[in-house]
Amino acid sequence: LKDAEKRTVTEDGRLMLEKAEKDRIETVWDRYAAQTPQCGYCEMGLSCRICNMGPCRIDPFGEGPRQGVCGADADIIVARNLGRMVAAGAAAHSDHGRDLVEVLAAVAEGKAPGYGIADPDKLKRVAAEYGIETEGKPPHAVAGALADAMMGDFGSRRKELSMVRRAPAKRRELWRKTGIMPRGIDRETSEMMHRTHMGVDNGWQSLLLHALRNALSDGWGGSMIATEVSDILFGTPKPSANTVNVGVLKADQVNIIVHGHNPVVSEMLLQACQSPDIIDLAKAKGAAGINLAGLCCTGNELLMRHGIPMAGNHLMTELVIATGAVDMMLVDYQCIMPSLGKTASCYHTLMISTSDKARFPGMTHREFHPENARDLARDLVKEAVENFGRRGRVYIPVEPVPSLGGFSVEAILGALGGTPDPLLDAVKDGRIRGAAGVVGCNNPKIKHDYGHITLTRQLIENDILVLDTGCAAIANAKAGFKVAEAAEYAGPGLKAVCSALGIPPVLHMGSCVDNVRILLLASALADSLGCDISDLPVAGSAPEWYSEKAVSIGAYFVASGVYTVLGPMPPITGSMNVVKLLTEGLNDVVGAGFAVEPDPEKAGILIRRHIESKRKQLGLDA
Ligand code: NFS
Ligand code: SF4
Repeated sequence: LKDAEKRTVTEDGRLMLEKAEKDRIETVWDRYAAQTPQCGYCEMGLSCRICNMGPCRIDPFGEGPRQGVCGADADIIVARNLGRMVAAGAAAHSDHGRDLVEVLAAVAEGKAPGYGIADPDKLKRVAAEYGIETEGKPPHAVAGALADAMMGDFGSRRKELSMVRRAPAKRRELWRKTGIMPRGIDRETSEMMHRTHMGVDNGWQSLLLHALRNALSDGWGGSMIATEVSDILFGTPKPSANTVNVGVLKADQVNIIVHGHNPVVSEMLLQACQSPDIIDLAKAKGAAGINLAGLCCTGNELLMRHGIPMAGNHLMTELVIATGAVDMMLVDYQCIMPSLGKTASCYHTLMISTSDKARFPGMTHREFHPENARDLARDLVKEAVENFGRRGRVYIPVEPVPSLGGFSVEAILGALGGTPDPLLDAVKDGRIRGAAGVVGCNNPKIKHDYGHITLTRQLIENDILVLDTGCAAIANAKAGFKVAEAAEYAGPGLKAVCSALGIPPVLHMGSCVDNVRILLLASALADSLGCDISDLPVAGSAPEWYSEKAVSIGAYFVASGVYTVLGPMPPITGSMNVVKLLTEGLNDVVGAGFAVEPDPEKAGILIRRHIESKRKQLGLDA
């Protein structure tokens, strides 16, 4: 009982942890406890397994070895390890983006039954940015040309990625000057793997600069392509109501959960769940209907575009199964704990893996491709319906919380009347002090959701508009920050603005690839003010991050000029040179840097101080 309260601040999390304990289900927190104390060398980034003369480790106290077998010192080893984290994160986002481009190409060829172009206007707009003639061309032809042009961004044919043109001119000039302009998406990741091979780049500064370029190839490349093509295929999000937490599961309905990141699978599931013949089948089996809900970022994709309910974030994924109410869970890739199959074996839940590149123990593999997706989704939903009758006792201990999602940049500008000016005016006259992104994961090193909720509450109380994505966005939704009435929690200025516009003080901007929406909004604000992103009173944060993707996101935020505060410490403390460059030196290079602060109350103070100093520099409170 006590343990549960130490592990999470959420009510559904606490109650489900107690249930899991009764059911003797091992969770991520138990496994974390079993791993502690974790290796001190690895925590500091001082161990290296890059080549087979190793593994090597550096003694941080100066008594043991100061160099690996090859001669690499602490600075080199720490920088190389961090560079590889960025490469893995950028690769994950960008490969996800590529999968969407492949679906776009398949749609163009008429080889993707069930998929289509949901936002032809956005297709035209983006195609025009790529220099593609759109006049008089049918959408499918434009889609084919766009898919082809985007594939070009992945390779080595460009000097600059296509969508960096969306960044303020000053920022692009800075990227060119410092040699971190991203050229090709795969190229930068591949080059990072090359540079970090034994005997290549042994300059810790040049390694870190390339890490920024690699991250920019994610933010202004792979992730941006993922978001834009998802909007084109499935619709650009508009504000819509949804519900969140474990209470979105329905005792009397067939519950199907989608978990992972890629909307290619989950969108087809949604279509199948809505088809009348399958709903009739469910009713014939004694269910009141079919309830599709999401987990993690694939859930965010559905929530943003269709108002589909959200069962929970990263640390809730095992506990959702422990309700006994999930008839089927489908996963695609990323952030899916390999423990889930084992958890599900204690209940009736059918576990389905769907991606050719992601297998999991204890799951049945049913591979989705654009050609078979529609039919396979229908088959699987029917199997979930059949499984409804095999349920044991279910435990759904809470009522869901209402929330508002769907704040794409297009939707935000739409709510403002087409231009960012009303928002800028509120920032200029001080009603809104600034804006902060609260993004990223959960991590058992931080009490579940405590970092996100505590930081967000402090920011809105102090008239800072919060833009959130990913697991942070789910945490804030569960906390009730995303209904219009939540303006009550905000300071007087932000409250007045939110009340006038009828929006919450915390805007859900999507999944983790949708962090690019925050970049684009910041760019729009900077362009309106005629300044760079680094001049704006804005900040980023990842209070509970765990994944390599989050490292890439943090790095592209900073490289784009956004001061970013991390919660958990990354494995870099073995090199004070690296720490100093990331927290101080980068200010002179890209006009922004990192801070690390695990206590969200203190992180909030850092962000407020930063925002106030930027306001002063802009002369806003003169
Ligand atoms: Ni992004 Fe983190 Fe994962 Fe999404 Fe959640 S854990 S890096 S927030 S689901 S990707
Ligand atoms: Fe050791 Fe150098 Fe090989 Fe790393 S690259 S394992 S430090 S010898």
